[in-house]
Amino acid sequence: MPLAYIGLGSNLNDPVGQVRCALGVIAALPESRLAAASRLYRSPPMGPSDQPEYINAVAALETALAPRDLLHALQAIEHDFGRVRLRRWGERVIDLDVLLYDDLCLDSPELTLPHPGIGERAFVLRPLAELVPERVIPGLGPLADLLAARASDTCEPLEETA
Ligand code: A4P
Ligand code: MG
Repeated sequence: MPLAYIGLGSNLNDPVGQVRCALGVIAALPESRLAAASRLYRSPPMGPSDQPEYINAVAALETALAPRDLLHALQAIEHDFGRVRLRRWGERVIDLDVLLYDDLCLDSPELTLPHPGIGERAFVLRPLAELVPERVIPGLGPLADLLAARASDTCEPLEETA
């Protein structure tokens, strides 16, 4: 089955709970199996600074869903979580992005793969590197090199709680 990587982000209404809950819903997607999930990470907001810090994670999903069907399934989850689009790069209860779908490269208005922001965002690169440190990002190169270029960006795993 194809292997997709999904980026999760939240900074509203108990972000830790939102991300954990979304991981559970993603794990229950049809024709799919949650292969792995990163720890949860905290980072300051990219974009408008007058919003709370974010909680991010990355999930590895084996899925028989085609890329667009996966995107639509994730958008339906965002909708169910009550996501309201307020402003670009603004606060949200859950944001689910398709980061990678095997090594597929796509550039359509609806779906760009790899996700266009992947190379510059420590809050994506760090949890992804926890799962697949050796991964090469199509068109961008080794994940480790991208992460090294972002070494000074704040993005820390949450303290483990029992
Ligand atoms: N779209 C195209 N390609 C993809 C893809 N690979 N995955 C299209 C998901 N969607 C994709 O997305 C806008 C459109 O992108 C969709 O209609 C889809 O067809 P959206 O989720 O509705 O809008 P958005 O998420 O608000 O987009 P925007 O404004 O680009 O925000 P981002 O890039 O998602 O960033 N700071 C921290 N620390 N952590 C975060 O997670 N997140 C954001 C949001 C801002 N700051 C952050 C974080
Ligand atoms: Mg999004």
